[in-house]
Amino acid sequence: MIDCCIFDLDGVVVDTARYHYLAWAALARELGFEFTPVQGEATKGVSRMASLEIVLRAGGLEGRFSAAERERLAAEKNARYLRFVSQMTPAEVLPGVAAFLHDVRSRGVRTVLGSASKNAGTILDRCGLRPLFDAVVDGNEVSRAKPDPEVFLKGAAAVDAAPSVCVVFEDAAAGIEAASRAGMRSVGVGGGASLSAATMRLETFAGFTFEQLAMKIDRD
Ligand code: G16
Ligand code: MG
Repeated sequence: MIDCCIFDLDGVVVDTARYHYLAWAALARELGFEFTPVQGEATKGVSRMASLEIVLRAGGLEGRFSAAERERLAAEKNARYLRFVSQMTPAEVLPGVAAFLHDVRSRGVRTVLGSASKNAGTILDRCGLRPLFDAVVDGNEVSRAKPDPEVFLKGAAAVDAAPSVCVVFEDAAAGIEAASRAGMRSVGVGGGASLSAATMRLETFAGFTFEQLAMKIDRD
């Protein structure tokens, strides 16, 4: 049985990874080095401060900045990122996602957002998605990053659903592990090679229905 669908944000609902990357790359350039798209992959699904550490390490600058300076660098990156986010429109919602959310809700199944981002609320508002979620748990409410299950457990609790009836949609291996540690089934979204631990894989939401999900997930 499926009573609740929990969605990661970046890489599942919208593609904000390129904005995160552009903002980190601009910061790196200011610090005097290039941060490549391949290096940027490692920041996906990772919290802002942990991402900063990845960027600094790529430039050989780890351990160079005090905690206060790191906060300032992260704030600078975030200001740049928000400049991109503030221009987002509903057209940036990934194909099929809005239709799938409507389909899930029409079955009386709850929808929850579970994201590491502190900007999740702004992105949902810009993309017109807020009304399609019963609850939002994001980086402002969570202290332990994925693969810790905290974000998904809080999401399930927010709609009073037991983990066993929740399905998590994730594009990052750490998120699939978090779902499994929460006692939830998972759907690995996108082509990422590291999602083999997911209960099932989904290339795109385009054309995907709740009935197809239930058939695949509840069969096992
Ligand atoms: C997202 C992104 C990460 C980002 C993190 C924190 O996670 O994938 O790249 O570092 O949020 O974002 P912010 O700096 O906006 O708080 P998720 O969980 O939505 O995939
Ligand atoms: Mg993600």
